[in-house]
Amino acid sequence: MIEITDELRNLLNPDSAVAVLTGAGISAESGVPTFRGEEGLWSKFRPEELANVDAFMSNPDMVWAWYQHRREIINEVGPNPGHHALARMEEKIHDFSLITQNVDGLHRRAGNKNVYELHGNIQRNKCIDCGKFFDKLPDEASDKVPECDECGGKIRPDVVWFGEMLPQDIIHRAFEVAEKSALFFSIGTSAVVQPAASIPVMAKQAGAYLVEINVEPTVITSYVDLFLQGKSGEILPVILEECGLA
Ligand code: BJW
Ligand code: ZN
Repeated sequence: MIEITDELRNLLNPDSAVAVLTGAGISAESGVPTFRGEEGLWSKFRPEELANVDAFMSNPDMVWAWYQHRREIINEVGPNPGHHALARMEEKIHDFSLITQNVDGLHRRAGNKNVYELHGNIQRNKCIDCGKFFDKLPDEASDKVPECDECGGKIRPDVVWFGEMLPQDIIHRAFEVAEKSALFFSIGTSAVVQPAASIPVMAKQAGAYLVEINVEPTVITSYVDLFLQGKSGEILPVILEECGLA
């Protein structure tokens, strides 16, 4: 049984400013592993071992192979009912912004257009030396790290690793939409990675009604206005239905 409060019902309407932050949990029901937790991508590795530039420089082929493996998973799956519900929200709500930490591109595949990808996109690649972007790789399937055809530098996925700055224009826009939102959802994120984790907090401080959807409580659960426990792919369609936006 999902508890839809009056505040949520009143605020989720076509004329409200609504913003959402998603994390790996929203893609879990599509079959994309999350990072943390028992089933997480990092249950066997510490995050720092793979998602930072030093790991890439000291063992580029291993890190590259890990990303190739994840791309294969992502290419084989599709958006789930949680992604589709957020695409529907964007259709219905005039001022709707979707901020995501996910690099899997599933929100755009579901139809969302106003998407802020804080941590990049796993399908894009760039040269570590000259910065050239590569949409197409010489050998898409190779497990060995490719080299740039301009300068010979190593090619890396265009994602944000620990210790790296987030794209500044995107994080600034994300802070702006959070601050002007009347309703903010934090969905499927453990809310431990900064600066993304501060966005829901900032939204509430600026006056938004803050709703969290997660299968388990997180570090922000005691702070939010409404915690809805369960799978996002099950809860979001019910919210749409109950609020007359389905
Ligand atoms: C479901 C579900 C279902 C499951 N339905 N829910 C301030 C204080 C302390 C440290 C820092 C700080 N500021 C910066 C830092 C350092 C660092 C940081 O935050 N460290 C903390 C971990 C301590 N941050 C950075 O380095 C960032 N850069 C930065 O701040 O630059 C400035 C700077 C530089 C140098 C020094 C200081 C400042 C960059 C962070 C980049 C994060 N990158 C990654 C990898 C991306 C590439 C890749 O994909 O490989 O991004 S890490 C990884 O974590 C990935 C994710 O986007 C991110 C967040 O994870 P997420 O999405 O929350 O996933 P999980 O697995 O943690 O959680 C899933 C949740 O879903 C769980 O809660 C489940 O319960 C739930 N769930 N199924 C609903 N069906
Ligand atoms: Zn180059």
